[in-house]
Amino acid sequence: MAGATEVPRRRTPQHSRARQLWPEWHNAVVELANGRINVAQRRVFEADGFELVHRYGRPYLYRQRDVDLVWDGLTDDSKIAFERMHPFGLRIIATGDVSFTDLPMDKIRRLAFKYSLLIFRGFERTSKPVYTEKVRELGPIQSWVFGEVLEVKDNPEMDMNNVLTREAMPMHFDGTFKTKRSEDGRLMPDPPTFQIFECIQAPGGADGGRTLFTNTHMLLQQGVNHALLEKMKLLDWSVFTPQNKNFGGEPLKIPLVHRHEATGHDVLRWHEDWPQRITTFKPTSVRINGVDAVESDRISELLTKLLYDRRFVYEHTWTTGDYLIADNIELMHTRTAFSPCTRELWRIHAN
Ligand SMILES: O=C(O)CCC(=O)C(=O)O
Ligand SMILES: [Fe+2]
Repeated sequence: MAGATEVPRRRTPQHSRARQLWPEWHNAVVELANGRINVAQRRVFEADGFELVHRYGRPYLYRQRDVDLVWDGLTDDSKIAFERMHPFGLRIIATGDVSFTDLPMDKIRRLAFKYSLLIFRGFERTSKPVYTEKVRELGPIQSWVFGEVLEVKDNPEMDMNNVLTREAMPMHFDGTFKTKRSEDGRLMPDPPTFQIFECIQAPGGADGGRTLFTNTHMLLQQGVNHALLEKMKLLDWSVFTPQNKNFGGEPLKIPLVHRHEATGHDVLRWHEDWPQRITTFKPTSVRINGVDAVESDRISELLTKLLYDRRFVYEHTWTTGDYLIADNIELMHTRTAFSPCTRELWRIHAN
């Protein structure tokens, strides 16, 4: 039996010995401090270190206590509610008067690594300079040709492939084409650790323009078998997009699987192939190296399918005033197309 504060781990229901003894409905759900979820018998959680969370006036689940979820003057005054999202992420709701500038960014940084995605709703807004300075507390800001803040809205003159348009985008991580030279002289992507967004104007409900985030660590753990994962660890891929005003013009060779330094997880580095026939703007071509064209297409198609698999994807519908922090190393993201409307996000990259 597990120790008092040690929660039994299980990978799938089939692997669970506990499940054979105790059907699922005899168990309680627990949210673990590492961002994961598990089930076990209630007495395991009635020890110190876990708290019972109520929702809709009823006992809802247990949550492992985590100092990163204790915020001076905020959580003790019930000004904040936390809701774990599915399949990953943490929603942080301001239930009292709280501004984005009140957030403890050292704790937020650790939570962003544990949950990969943090969504803040109901917080008081600030000005652009104050927002930028607050984000700087999370980590050093990564500047681009256009400065520290990108106004993500329909603005094709900015010439950033189709990022600043109403088109759907390929699944990607930010900074694929932001390069640095590695020690052996190879050009490598140098992606920012975090993307931070403020939603200045959400599109209307029927306009589209949702942002999808895919957890690539979960994808590698649950979506590919062991043999393929081992093969993928040895493969690299080539990607090219023509030079625009902000990036591109250099062919890159990138390993498919990468180790996330902060979480220790294996993560996927990939860019969905985006040929000219599906975009009015500059295309991006992708090819897996060291295998023939048929095998490259096969792996490519499998990855695309998995990147949109609902087991690993959280789809965000924006509300004006939302703030969002995504771990850009662990996650990949894309956006659905939107109809003519005002949709504006302010994006900052931080390390
Ligand atoms: O418009 C969006 O939802 C996201 C666009 C994008 O990929 C980005 O800003 O990095
Ligand atoms: Fe992006």
